[in-house]
Amino acid sequence: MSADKPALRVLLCAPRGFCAGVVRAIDAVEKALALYGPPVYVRHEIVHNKYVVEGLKAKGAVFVEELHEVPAGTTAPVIFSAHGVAKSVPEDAAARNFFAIDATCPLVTKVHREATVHHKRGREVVLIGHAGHPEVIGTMGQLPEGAVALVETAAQARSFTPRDPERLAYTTQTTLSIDDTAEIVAILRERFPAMVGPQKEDICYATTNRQEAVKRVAPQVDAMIVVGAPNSSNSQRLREVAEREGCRASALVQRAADIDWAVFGSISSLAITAGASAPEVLVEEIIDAFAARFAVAVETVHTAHEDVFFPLPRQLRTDAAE
Ligand code: 0CH
Ligand code: SF4
Repeated sequence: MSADKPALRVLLCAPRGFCAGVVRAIDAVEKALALYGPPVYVRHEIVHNKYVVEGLKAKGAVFVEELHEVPAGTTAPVIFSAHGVAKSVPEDAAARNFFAIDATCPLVTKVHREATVHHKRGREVVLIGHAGHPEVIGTMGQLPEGAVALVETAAQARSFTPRDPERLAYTTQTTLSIDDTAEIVAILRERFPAMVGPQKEDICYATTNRQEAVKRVAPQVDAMIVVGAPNSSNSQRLREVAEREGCRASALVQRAADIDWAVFGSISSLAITAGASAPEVLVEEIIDAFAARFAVAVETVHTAHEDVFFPLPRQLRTDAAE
């Protein structure tokens, strides 16, 4: 059979897919379901992946966007997603007497703390990130209205006017483009030399490693598939990197059914990666779809080793031990 199929060299990026924060957040929902039974309420998609969300729904998780959608008086856990929440959310949960469990990634919480410390020291905080993204809403929501200025682009970094250039700090979303962010930080640093902030930025290890893997592999292939959701910031950035590195075709796909065969049916080399919220089973589904049309030879390209692990949120560790 495979003699009839055209050859396709497939380079699998490694690392790809789930990061430590995503594993922890999904495990938190699973653990809460096991400890307390359904329903377990989850505020916002626990991570930006429909397959993950549907799988948890089938086990008894109920997803809401805001706390007012959770029935009053429930004793069921209410879990906050990996992306983090504004300070007002746990306050609101406490006012409603909810049993809240915070599955915010510790690396996002670290950014929340940085912003809080800068504010306490009297600095205006510039947050580099994408407007409307839940992580940005959560980080901005750590401080009072007006204390954080959002900068999305290099052009905005050039035109931004701080209240006092001598008392300025910056933080970033964790899932940004490494290159775009470096450019924005450089512009701000040049304009405001007294600005304080992290050594480079707050982009996390997983975002960094996945983008570096794509950079390494993209110049070697005709096309790149990024497995991930359209609302996943880190996944979108991977597709952008592939495009910028000169891949003839690059697509963000959620499932094999999304592959545009008019584009991907006539290539001779392909790279595959997955965003931090995309499960490996979906990568396998994509490889199978290509294997049905091509004689595929799969090679893994390792560009970094990851061994980061975050323990479950405290409440789940304590209750699990009892
Ligand atoms: O990349 P974003 O932040 O849109 O989120 P995701 O796709 O759910 O991936 C996990 C990251 C969560 C927070 O950093
Ligand atoms: Fe945490 Fe980074 Fe994963 Fe976001 S992408 S959950 S910051 S490890």
